[in-house]
Amino acid sequence: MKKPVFDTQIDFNGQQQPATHTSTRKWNSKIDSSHLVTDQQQTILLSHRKIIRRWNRLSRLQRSLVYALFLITATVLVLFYSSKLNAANVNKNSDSNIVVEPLKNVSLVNEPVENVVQPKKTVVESEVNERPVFTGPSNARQYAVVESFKHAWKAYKEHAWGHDNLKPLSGMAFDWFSLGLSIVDGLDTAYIMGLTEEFEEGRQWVKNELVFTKNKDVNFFEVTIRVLGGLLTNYHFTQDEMFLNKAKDLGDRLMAAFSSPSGIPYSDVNLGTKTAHAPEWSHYSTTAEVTTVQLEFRELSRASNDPVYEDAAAAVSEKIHQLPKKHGLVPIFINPNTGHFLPHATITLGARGDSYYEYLLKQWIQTGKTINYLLDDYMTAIEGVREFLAKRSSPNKHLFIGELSAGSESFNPKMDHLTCFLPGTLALGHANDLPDWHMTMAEELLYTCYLTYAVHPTFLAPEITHFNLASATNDMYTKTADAHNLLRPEFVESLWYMYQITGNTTYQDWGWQIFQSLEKYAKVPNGYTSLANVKSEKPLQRDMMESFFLSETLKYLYLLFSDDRFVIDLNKYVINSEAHPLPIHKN
Ligand code: DMJ
Repeated sequence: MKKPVFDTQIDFNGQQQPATHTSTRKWNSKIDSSHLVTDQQQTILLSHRKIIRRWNRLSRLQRSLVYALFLITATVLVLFYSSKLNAANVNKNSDSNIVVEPLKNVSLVNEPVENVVQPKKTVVESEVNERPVFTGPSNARQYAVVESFKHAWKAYKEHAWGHDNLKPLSGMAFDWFSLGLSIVDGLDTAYIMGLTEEFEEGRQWVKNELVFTKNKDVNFFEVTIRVLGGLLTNYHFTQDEMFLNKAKDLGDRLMAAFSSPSGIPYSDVNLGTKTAHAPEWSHYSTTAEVTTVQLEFRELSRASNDPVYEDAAAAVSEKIHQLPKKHGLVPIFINPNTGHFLPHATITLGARGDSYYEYLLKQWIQTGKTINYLLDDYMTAIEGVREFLAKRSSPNKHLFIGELSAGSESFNPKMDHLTCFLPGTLALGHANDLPDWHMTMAEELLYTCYLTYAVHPTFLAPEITHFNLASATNDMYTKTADAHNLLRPEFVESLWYMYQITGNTTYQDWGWQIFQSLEKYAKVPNGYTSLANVKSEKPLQRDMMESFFLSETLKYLYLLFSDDRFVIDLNKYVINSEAHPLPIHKN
């Protein structure tokens, strides 16, 4: 029988060599004269020889049996380990399905590979894990709001896709800034509602069509809260870098607004030429506008890891903090050249003043309550509101917030619908440990806002309500010139804050009344329309669906009707002035 080759190569005289400490190395000339062999190696070689000798003594049949046994064992082992590997892969896949499919459609959160770039490993990383999961509507009221959104979106898609607003009566498009406002503004509402198809077609439009290169003036504030805010929220929700890249491009262009001598932004920016200027009709910027961009610019800095945006916007707040004020209350115009307020301008929590107060509190919250002057200015201002602007109507003593005209000389008992944001902001402050009287004021003011709806046959509020200070009959009245309704969100916004903070379902019922009125009077075959006169049982329709109806009004109604109050948790999110949630940071 021919010996196996390896048997001839190892000739160790057939004897086991004793291992001694003195001879740990042995010279083995027959193997390879260049190697030293240790005792241990020698022992191994000896046992190998034994095995080989035994193997040689086996018959052909015996060897075949050993081969067969070896083959069977190897096959069994291979099968065993491959089945284990498969099971591990199946588990891995099903885990990721659970995580990425909260909206019954993976594409919402798990974007096609080409669009998903690894999230930045900086500020965003910790927030990726905290991205909210939206599970869609859970009760009849929420389903009804989702249907409204779908109705509005479909009509906009058919008649005005890519334009700013839909004119729902004429079925025409309306452009203000030519930035597809309704898409960018409404997109995160679609996401929150779990509307996969609508979200995806909007996302595709943003990706392929939204450009900021047009040689056209836009309003700095409006584009910041609607477009920049919308892009940042969608980026936060999806981690799709496309949204962040668009936000950075837009942010870089909007930065031109800060190029004034004082750093107070100009009101108008040409995105294409990256230049900015005051409006044609005035040298002044609006106070609320220049102080309602800080949440967005700060979030852009945090998401992109570039402080330049936050620095420019925060400098505006700091500058305004230094200016003298009437117990924290600010005139509604400010000069970007001098950096000073227009001395005798109106003081109001309505148009042009409102969100200055809102962003004091929200910036403080956004930065983890670390910037004290923001809280100080907010507290002082709310005391100023109580002292100078809050009055009671006659005869029923309803609390309302009026205005100071002509440099504080005269009190004007009128309240814009816009002012109905205040109960929500006050409740948010109270939820963040501000005094109890803030909450009392919020509750009372919210009820007055409710009445501005309830007193009209349409159960809809006018743009402006006037209050009587000495009447025996009517606490409030509506001038025909102020009787229009633009489908504004402020009241339902405050209802949602109050519902989340208190859990009181009465606020849901109030919201449902208003939703039903919108369905009755504002819904038309092609969307929802603003109304000319809420005092009329058959109000004339105005032919405009503003983007904030999609972004704010329907979003707040949907959230308000949720059985889960914390779908957007106010401990984790601060909501910008256009209802785009942004994450709260630690500082
Ligand atoms: C929205 O565009 C914003 O809320 C803004 O701050 C003022 N109000 C409109 C909607 O009414």
